[in-house]
Amino acid sequence: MSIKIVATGDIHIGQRVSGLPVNVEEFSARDAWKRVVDWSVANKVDIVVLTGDIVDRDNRFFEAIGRLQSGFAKLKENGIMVYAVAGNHDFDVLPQIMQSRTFDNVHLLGENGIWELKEFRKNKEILQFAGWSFPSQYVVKDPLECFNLKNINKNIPCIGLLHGDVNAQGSQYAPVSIDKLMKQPVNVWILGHIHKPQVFSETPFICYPGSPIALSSKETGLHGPLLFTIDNGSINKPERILASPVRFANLEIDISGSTSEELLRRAIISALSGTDNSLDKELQDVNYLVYDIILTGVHNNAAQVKSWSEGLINDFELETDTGTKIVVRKVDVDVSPEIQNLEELAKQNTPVGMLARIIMAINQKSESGLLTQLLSDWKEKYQRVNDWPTYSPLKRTGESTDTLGTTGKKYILKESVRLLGELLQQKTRATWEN
Ligand SMILES: [Mn+2]
Repeated sequence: MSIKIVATGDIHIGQRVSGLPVNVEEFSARDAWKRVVDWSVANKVDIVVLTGDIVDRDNRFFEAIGRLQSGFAKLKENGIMVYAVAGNHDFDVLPQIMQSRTFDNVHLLGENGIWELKEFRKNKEILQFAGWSFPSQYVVKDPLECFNLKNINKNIPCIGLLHGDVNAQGSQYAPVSIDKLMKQPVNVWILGHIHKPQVFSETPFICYPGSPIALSSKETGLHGPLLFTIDNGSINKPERILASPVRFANLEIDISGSTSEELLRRAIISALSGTDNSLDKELQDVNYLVYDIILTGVHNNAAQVKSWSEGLINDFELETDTGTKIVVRKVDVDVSPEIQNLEELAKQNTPVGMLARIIMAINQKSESGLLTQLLSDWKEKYQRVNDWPTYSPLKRTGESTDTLGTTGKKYILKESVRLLGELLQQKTRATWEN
């Protein structure tokens, strides 16, 4: 007999999916919780694991608690256990619910920030859960510094549950390091806090299952709980189940050559319908695939492209074989004008000439005093923005100066082409007016 575990975190019951176009129905986190519960019951799961921030602090708090409790009750009726840890959003509400003792199937591990170990048995299969819960809204220390579970039995699989901020030194939300997680006698770490699903290591398996529902357009890609199965004392690699009913995605479409509204529409539709085939399996439970589109390429009239593409928002709809509706949330136009005789322009001793020389230097990968100066200014400003604590949760570690140079050049090239295009158009207009 195997053990089946559904794991999820960061549901944020109380929140709704934000920023949906008007032709998309509403979705809320509480529906996502209900779906997790119903799926677990229907599929005879043994355990539901929750890694914190199940309830959102700032939205419909009391309503949310009620929903959480009715889910716990349904799991109890069906003999399903819950192992949970509290996060920075529900550090106080989860212990409160536990105090009522209504839910003897629910175990909140590691209350008051003290590591705790619990055993689960089903016939001959035995499992251990080690967990730590947020004692307050902010925790600046790595919870592993006080990991003191001496009684872990190394012959039985151990699953660690923790809400925390991986590799984010200085975070106020329990900064944890992968190195330290790897050193504990734990076979699988299931973490909470970051909504994007991520796997950091295979052995021990360390992951963020992510939130079961994409709550905003920033949460692109696949979202859904993980299903772990344990057979004869070994934990299998998990599979993702029950995809979020809404999936957000970004798509860049090159519309070079789309000289009419009809051609533009065709380019966009072909790009949108071409993306879904490879996703078929992932789109099984997805009702809406919501795109933010960036139109790129060479086009001499960005304003025209903008007005042509406006009809895409709110009334555009395609359907995939899985029954998933493809809709558009936002269209950004980022086209560059076509620039002819760059070399001639570069000879001019004017702003036009300056821009032409910068573009040529980047295209030909050659040096230019002005480009070097611009690049160093860009890097300095980019670093400064990147170092703001506000952005630290977004930060990718180890961005080398080399990648920075390439990225910087890309930005400078884009802006130079845009500016040059505008200057040249102004010139044409001025000539006409004269
Ligand atoms: Mn959190």
